[in-house]
Amino acid sequence: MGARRRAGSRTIGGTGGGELLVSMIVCLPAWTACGSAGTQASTPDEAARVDAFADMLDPGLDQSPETGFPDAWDSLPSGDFSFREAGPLDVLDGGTTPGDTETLDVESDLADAPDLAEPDPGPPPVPPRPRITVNRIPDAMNGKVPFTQHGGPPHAFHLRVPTRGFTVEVYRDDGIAPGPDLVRLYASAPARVEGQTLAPGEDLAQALSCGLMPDPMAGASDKGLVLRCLVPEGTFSPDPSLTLTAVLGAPDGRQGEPDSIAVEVTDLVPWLDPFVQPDVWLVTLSRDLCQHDLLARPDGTYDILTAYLPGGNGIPDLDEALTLLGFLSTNTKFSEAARALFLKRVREYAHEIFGLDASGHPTPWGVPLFLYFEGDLDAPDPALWSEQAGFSMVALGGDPNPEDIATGIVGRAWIDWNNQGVEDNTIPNFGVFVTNIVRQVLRNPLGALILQEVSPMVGTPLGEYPGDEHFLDPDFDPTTSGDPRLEQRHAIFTTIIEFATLAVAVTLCHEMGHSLGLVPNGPPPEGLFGGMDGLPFTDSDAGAAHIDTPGLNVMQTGKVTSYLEALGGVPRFNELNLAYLRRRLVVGTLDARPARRALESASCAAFPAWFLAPGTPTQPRSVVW
Ligand SMILES: [Ca+2]
Ligand SMILES: [Ca+2]
Ligand SMILES: [Ca+2]
Ligand SMILES: [Zn+2]
Repeated sequence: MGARRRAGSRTIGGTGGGELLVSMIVCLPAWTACGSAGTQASTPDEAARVDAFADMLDPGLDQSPETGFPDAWDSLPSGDFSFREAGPLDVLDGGTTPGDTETLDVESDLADAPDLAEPDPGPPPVPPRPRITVNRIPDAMNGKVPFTQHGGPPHAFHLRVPTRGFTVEVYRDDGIAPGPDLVRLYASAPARVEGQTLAPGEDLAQALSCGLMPDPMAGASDKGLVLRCLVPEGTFSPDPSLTLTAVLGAPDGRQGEPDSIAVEVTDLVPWLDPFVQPDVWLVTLSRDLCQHDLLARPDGTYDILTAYLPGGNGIPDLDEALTLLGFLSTNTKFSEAARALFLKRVREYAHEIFGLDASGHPTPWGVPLFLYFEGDLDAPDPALWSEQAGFSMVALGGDPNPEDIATGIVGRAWIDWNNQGVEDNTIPNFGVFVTNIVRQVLRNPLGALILQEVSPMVGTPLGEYPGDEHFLDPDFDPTTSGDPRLEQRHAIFTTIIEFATLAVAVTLCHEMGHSLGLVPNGPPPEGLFGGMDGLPFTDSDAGAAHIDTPGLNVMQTGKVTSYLEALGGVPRFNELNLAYLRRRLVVGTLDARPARRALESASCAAFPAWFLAPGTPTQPRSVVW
């Protein structure tokens, strides 16, 4: 086993970044908002909070992390949000709820309950039981409740967190936000904080300067957050079962029920550490193994015929696919700019999914990798790739073999458990098969209908109609043109720029995810629930090395993706996968150094299972996947 040689901390700026394209699709305000959020702070206040989070996560900074965000607490709800369900119900049940400490509160709740019009003059209610977890991981996947398969017997499991650090979150699901000072957090083992040793049971929330710190990669999953703590390196010693407990307090000193989570604490040994150094990735764009031609089908849809040519046909397969889509054309000036916009958007999505900066470089909160595209000034030379090269590659463009075309395979990558090496996903039948993604759009009746206007077979491809050049200006307002056809063409252009790029970007991140070690099969701590059927918390059985948890997650397969979910924003790695990628979980077998790499590949069927959603007159039809 050779030592890993990585390019390491390359600091030369890349291209990409810049302002996000403003979505012209008025029916997708949520989409637009999500597209401009992520790691890109859009307001000074947001920027400050992102900075605070970055400071918190950067182990190299010795300053204390920011604590609390008073602005967030300005709108504390009134007493209308009382916790009556924890009062009278307990009395009716005989008050048997464990840890019930609110006997004094019951009478006033009972007395006031029928008279909703009168303000409640009684003491504030006892806070409810909070929800504690590590690394944002939902309770179904963090070991607090056993897992089952196909409704069978429960199996206990636990997560393993590294001594190098992790986060603890406390949530409150009733929509009320208590100040962080009313949250108590304690552990079952001694904790070392800034040279002091805290005994088990002593409050850690103050000592660790926990607060309402946003996680730039959390998206909507931080809903209800009342406290986040960074547990710095060395706080806890290795421990087979460390219990962390959170309690919410009322201002008068009373406390609610506690909630606990037990985790194993171990060192992140090198053979399980996916990022001993940051990964370096090259996305190639010039793969040319095929000639692609359009074929009209009797039902009005189109197919793409692929001829494999040993030396290619001189046109990158990616460009051929975009040409058959009608996105590129004989107008080379327009096409070059449109292609650049397309790739810029792909990169922006990929940066958001991995938590990279605008140059594709690591951030303190994201996945430790550098993402280069072929043609970037600092990009590694693909001709220099080897097992010891220090970078991995993935091809963007092309088709898989005929059998995989037929089954809708849109990508394939080497699986590298625990990311112990570099991979070449540019060889034939590996990479992101953009042609097969485009094929699925064109074979879809609605897709073919919408794209007819720009079809190279029966329409006028983008760039070839007077006025198309305005589409390259993100501020262009097509309603001022007075030309309905130009408006229609602009909607097609925008849809491709927003959604085709997303399908390509997510497939790219998905394939890279395999070569970064996702998704380990089996339950934690050895796996991350990859390949486990019949789990109660998954939306579908996604197969080995995949997982389909609720919402749009990068390592799911596409057959279950719904239109409503697409409106929820850019897909994310699920919490378990992201924690692994951020080195906040220890996954695998501790006592046995595994084989360097599993010699297997993952073929990824129909991940962007494209379909087209009809819109209303004010909502232009949108391509989603
Ligand atoms: Ca070609
Ligand atoms: Ca790898
Ligand atoms: Ca899902
Ligand atoms: Zn896959």
